[in-house]
Amino acid sequence: GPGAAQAPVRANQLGYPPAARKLVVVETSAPARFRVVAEGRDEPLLQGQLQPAGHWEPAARDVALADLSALATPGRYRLLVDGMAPSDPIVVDAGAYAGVAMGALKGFYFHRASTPLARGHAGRWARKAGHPDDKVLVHASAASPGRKAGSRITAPRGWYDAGDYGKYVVNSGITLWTLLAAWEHYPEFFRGRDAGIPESGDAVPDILDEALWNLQWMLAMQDPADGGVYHKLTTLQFSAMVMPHQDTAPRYVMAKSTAATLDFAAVMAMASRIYAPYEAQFPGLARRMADAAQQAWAWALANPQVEYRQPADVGTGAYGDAYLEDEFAWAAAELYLLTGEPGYWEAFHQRAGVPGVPGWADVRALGWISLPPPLPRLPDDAARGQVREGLLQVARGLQEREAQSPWKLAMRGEDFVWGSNAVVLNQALLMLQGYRLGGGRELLDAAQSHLDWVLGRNPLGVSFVTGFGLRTPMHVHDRLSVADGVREPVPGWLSGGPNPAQQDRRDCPVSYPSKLPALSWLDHECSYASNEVAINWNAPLVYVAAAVQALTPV
Ligand code: G3I
Ligand code: 9MR
Ligand code: CA
Repeated sequence: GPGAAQAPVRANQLGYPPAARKLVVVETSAPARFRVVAEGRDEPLLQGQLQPAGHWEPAARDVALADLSALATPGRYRLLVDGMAPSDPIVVDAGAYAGVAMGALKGFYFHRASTPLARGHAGRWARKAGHPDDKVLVHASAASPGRKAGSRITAPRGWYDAGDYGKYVVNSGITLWTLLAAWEHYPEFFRGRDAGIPESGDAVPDILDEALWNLQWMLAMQDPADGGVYHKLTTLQFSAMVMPHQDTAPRYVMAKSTAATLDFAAVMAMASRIYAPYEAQFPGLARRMADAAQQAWAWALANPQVEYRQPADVGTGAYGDAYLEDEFAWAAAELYLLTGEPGYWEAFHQRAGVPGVPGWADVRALGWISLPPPLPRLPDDAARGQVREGLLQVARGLQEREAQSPWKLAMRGEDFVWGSNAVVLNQALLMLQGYRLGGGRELLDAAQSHLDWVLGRNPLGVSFVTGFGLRTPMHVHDRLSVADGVREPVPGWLSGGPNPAQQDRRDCPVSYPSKLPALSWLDHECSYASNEVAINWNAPLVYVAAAVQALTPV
């Protein structure tokens, strides 16, 4: 099966750019010599001694490293270790990650609600439209004087959050930041690159066309009467594993929350600055987003601690978060960048804290990352220095952990949570900020090492992105992939990754192969806790793959 790699040689299955650091892990503690040959040839191009790297607790195994960085000529190679079968092909390719970056972006297209997917764009995964969301019920928890319980609103479009068909504002927040940041930081990578979506070829980069599909839905999640934002739009319970057009249960908007409203404010403020140059294509859009962001901020100031409480009749994802200093800080940063108003800077500054690895419930780092130059807004040199140093420090801290670790990874055992592959990538995203701000090459190498992990250089020998690699997940927890009758899952989606908590244990007919943090993964459609897909996990894959592709010297 796809989880069962034969040889204990673990490499990035999409290869390495010619000038990249090229680490290969061999799961052995025995000293051994290695040789690298071009595929089909015998003469060694590179040889050396495996470097013992020690015992790694999260997988309870010893490993050794082969550094193939000297292989700088594009081609296909094999690693031969004395006493072991030849490795899978190891590829050196100047465009190694362009395909997966664009493929992961295309993944979002496959999750579009309210539209049919045509064969010309979706190939085998063409499907009927589902979830028009033009008659969405106002749930009792969301009722207001202007919108009675049971009345209807229109909130079409958006992406399916994950393996379920819900649309969740909180999770859309970090997802859109990550995609829009990828565009803002690496425009030269995305400009002119075609994702094969219906809008490809228009005057707008595909990444902005795709992001707009979800932004349009989000705009409809704001109550125009007061600026507050509904937490989510879902059915009352998760549907069966059916196609979108078969999931016809009524859909509701649920209660407004401060977290959703602040995430909305941050995203709309950011989007307003990013779509402003496309006024001709989207007349009035940037203005509308700016107004929506400020109205949301005002609602949040007046309602600073409204937690989402899951109503008794609702069983879909909660995305509950009671700690909101980070949401306030992020929204303030983006609103400051949009308006230049000192009040927003003060609001950020008061709550800035220390940036940490971001996730849907901890968005503190997002504002920090948006703030530095080239954006010219920061008030003075002291502020510029503070933001730069804060980001560099956290990036360096992660990189030091990476350097010490046998697998060259900042991940500790406790970092293997639900969606661990996105933790790996968000650590990389933070280290990349250090590199962008003038930290050393080791920060880029460390980010590459994390990308290597999700693309196959891991103890499971699996490239965790559907359709991208030699051994990839075949049974992700994704209703589209399970119900469509196509053997291959929808491509371009990152599996959540190893998660020793195994919260889906009781829903799975088979047991996990291991309880160890880095090995607790199940390529079975039952496994929502280790093998689901989700928009907030795919977005850092787009970001990190594009960044490493764009930043690695040629
Ligand atoms: O952070 C703690 C950590 O301190 C602790 O050691 C560890 C022990 O298990 O748990 C960690 O928290 C976990 C958290 O994810 C990490 O982000 C929680 O246990 C875990 O329950 C939580 O899972 C969330 C899951 O929903 C269940 O609520 C995931 O973050 C979240 O991504 C996931 O999101 C779901 C939506 O609800 C519905 N749509 C699908 C989507 C993806 O699975
Ligand atoms: O499909 C659901 C997935 O998107 C969620 O992440 C997960 C946890 O909330 O729940 C899944 O739905 C399962 C439900 O929680 C329990 N019964 C089985 C469902 C999967 O078919
Ligand atoms: Ca929070």
